[in-house]
Amino acid sequence: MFGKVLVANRGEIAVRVIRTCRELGITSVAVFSDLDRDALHVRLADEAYSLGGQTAAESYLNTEAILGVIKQSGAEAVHPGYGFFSENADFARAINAEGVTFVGPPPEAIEVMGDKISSRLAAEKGGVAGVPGRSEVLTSGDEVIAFGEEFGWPVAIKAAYGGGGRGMRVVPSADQAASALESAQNEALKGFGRSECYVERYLTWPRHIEMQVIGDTQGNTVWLGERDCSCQRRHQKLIEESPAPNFPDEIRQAMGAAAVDVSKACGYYNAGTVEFLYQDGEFYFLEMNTRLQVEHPVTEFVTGLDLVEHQLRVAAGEPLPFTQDDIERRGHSIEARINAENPAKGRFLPSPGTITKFVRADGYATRTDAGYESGDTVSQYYDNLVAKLIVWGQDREHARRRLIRALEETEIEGIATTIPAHLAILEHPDFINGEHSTKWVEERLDLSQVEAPKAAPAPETEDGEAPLVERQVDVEVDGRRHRVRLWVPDVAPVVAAAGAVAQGGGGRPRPAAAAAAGAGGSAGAGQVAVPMQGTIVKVLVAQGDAVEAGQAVCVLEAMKMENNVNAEKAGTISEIRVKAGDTVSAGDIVAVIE
Ligand code: MV4
Repeated sequence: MFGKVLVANRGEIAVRVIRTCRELGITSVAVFSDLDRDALHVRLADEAYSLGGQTAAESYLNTEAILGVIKQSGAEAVHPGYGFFSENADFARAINAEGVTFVGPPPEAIEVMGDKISSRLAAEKGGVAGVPGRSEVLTSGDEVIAFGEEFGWPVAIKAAYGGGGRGMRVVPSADQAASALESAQNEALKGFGRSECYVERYLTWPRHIEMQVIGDTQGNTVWLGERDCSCQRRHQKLIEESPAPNFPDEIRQAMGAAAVDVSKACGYYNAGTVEFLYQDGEFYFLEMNTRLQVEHPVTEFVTGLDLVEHQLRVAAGEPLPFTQDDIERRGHSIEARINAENPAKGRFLPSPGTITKFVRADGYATRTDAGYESGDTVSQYYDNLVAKLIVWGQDREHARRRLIRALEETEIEGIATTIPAHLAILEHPDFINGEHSTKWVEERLDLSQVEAPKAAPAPETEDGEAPLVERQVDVEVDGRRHRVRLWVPDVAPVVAAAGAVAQGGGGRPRPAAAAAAGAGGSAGAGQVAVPMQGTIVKVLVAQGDAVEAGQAVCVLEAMKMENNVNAEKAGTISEIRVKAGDTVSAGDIVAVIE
């Protein structure tokens, strides 16, 4: 087993991996961006190294910086978590070239599964069918029409290098084929840098059921059970569970065997997930995720296995300590993904900010995997997942009631969370009966009664505390001089311990606009305010332009989502206060309409 493992991630998944490292006697190495200097994963790890930077690209996706920390720390392996480098074959190869183990599959398997056409072909090679479709790149709308005439409408056009529903178009009839192909190709090119698309029959009310597998480097692969992830909105999962409700065991067995066949067809080892669409008693291969997934704890609860432990063991070359016949699944587990989003009216607006209070649920078979504690800040630059609440019960109804109890016990203040939406889902008769599908949250669930939580306090500082500033101080340790960096409250003038006089300031100036209008203030008065903290991606109007009420004035990116900021009234733009690239706080005025 490895002596030291670097965890190339942040938040709850970094915490998750660090905990298992501790249990296995492995020294854990955390890495952190400037915003995460005091994050929970940094506090829990045995060692922590700065990557610098704020955005993901500057920090957790900075290959050079991470390679530097691997060398500096002497880590023998890297656990990538999910997201970031977890499905990046070039990164896996780069660290392998340094003699360091990537805790994941072979790079070739990442590549095969990273392209949806080649993954369809690999699954076919393993004898597993995808949704009826063509495993070829589309070159014209006529090919879409020919497919629709043969297999029936609607059809789905999908991006070969896509993900999360981006670059996917549902085509209801022949007359829309050409324009749908063009717009799918454009979106794919913009989002993924590759425009290739292919076509499949479109299933209208499928369930998303995925199968957990794990394989070792000796060629043993077992399946550990399915997860139903049909509760989604905008391709973001809200609730996952295992086993899938109303799912016959003979289908489970067949799906498990199919998932193992797909894994073997691409030479897979490590934990992995094979996704299927399930409709009318049939399942179809969708894609394979070559990493540990967010929702892995529900499988851990029903199998009693620590998936991170087994990832580390197989990465170290150990054979799996169990066979398919050894795997037992007991009871039922459900997970709620608690995101920093305001679910009021079903809108799920990002809600970054400082968590002023976080009280976790406790009790029997109740697990909270969080990346934050009270006082921590959820930054707009990263994923909006705050915590996962996972429960186990002897059956689905016990698990459902336990999760409701635990969600009600969880207290998070300072930011809005998705907890009210989870409760609405868990109490709904369709969910209770297991009758939901992938489109249920968006098309059937009524969240119009969900209220906005109490307004978040100003994000910059807690209770008038001064913001932290960097100071360099020289210290001596055993007679040896070291220059250390300190992050201290910006109160002036400060005489630091080592005698250096830090040049104080009166605290960071607040943007004038933020001071002028509170969150949500001045609506309709012609001042266009942003609803949340974020970065301006694009300004869509110019001074002097006439705008309609409801017209988009600029595009705001917050927590990986783009949102239009709209004019509240018709008129003429008299002032634009932002440009692309500016960061803004909730309530900042971006434009004025007269
Ligand atoms: C589909 C589909 C229906 N038919 N493919 C959306 C994201 C991408 N990973 C696959 N997706 C879908 N592919 C065919 N042929 C419906 C979806 C889909 C979906 C799938 C899984 C979970 C949630 C979803 C929500 C909307 C659409």
